Amino acid sequence: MADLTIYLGNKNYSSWSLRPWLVLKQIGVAFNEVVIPLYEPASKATIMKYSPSGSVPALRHARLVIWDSLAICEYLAESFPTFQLWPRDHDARAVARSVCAELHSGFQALRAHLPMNVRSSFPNRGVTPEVQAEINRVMAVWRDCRKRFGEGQGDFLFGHFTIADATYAPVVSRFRTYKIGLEREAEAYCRAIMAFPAMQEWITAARNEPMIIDKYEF
Ligand SMILES: N[C@@H](CCC(=O)N[C@@H](CS)C(=O)NCC(=O)O)C(=O)O
Repeated sequence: MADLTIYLGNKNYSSWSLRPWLVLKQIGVAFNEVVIPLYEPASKATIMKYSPSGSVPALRHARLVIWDSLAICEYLAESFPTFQLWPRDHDARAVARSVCAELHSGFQALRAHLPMNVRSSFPNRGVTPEVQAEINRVMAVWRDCRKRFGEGQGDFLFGHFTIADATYAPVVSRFRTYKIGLEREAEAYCRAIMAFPAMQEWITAARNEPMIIDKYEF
């Protein structure tokens, strides 16, 4: 697929950007990437040049622009059906879409109190009762997906890597940054995500980024 460019926020901080980038890497298609440093005086104007919503990520394929991480993932799933970016099984696919939608529209406490910061370590900071309840819900989601669809099929939520794993990858990164204690199965799943080569590539890039966003440093 020629002429594909993804516009991203800082790799250290932009959890939404990580998701479709991982999916692109999984497909193995050639693509260009442009990192737009966030929360700087020129950020908004620069993002607006590429993304009509004024936020990243956005994907440009030739003259078509797709914005919002989940819409980009859906576009890639449709464009590259052989990669089974959604599970093949009808019921598994419905559950995969449910857990992605749940994260896309929820988990406000986790988002607010444990912002993604790939290269930093803030052990147990920000784990309010509301955050802990959402951590418990994440573990329940992972347990359920693994038990019903993943176990014996591979290390990921539905066995092989899907959009659901890309969606939860920033949560795994947060759990590492804030050193969240997890049940055994959740810990094993985090290890699988962290060992994913594309995840490692993103982490290395995040560590090498010079930009610092003060409000996400504690
Ligand atoms: N729901 C959107 C959220 C995108 C989003 O909030 N992006 C942040 C970066 S992680 C952003 O662009 N912030 C810059 C701004 O709003 O000025 C998605 O999934 O793409």
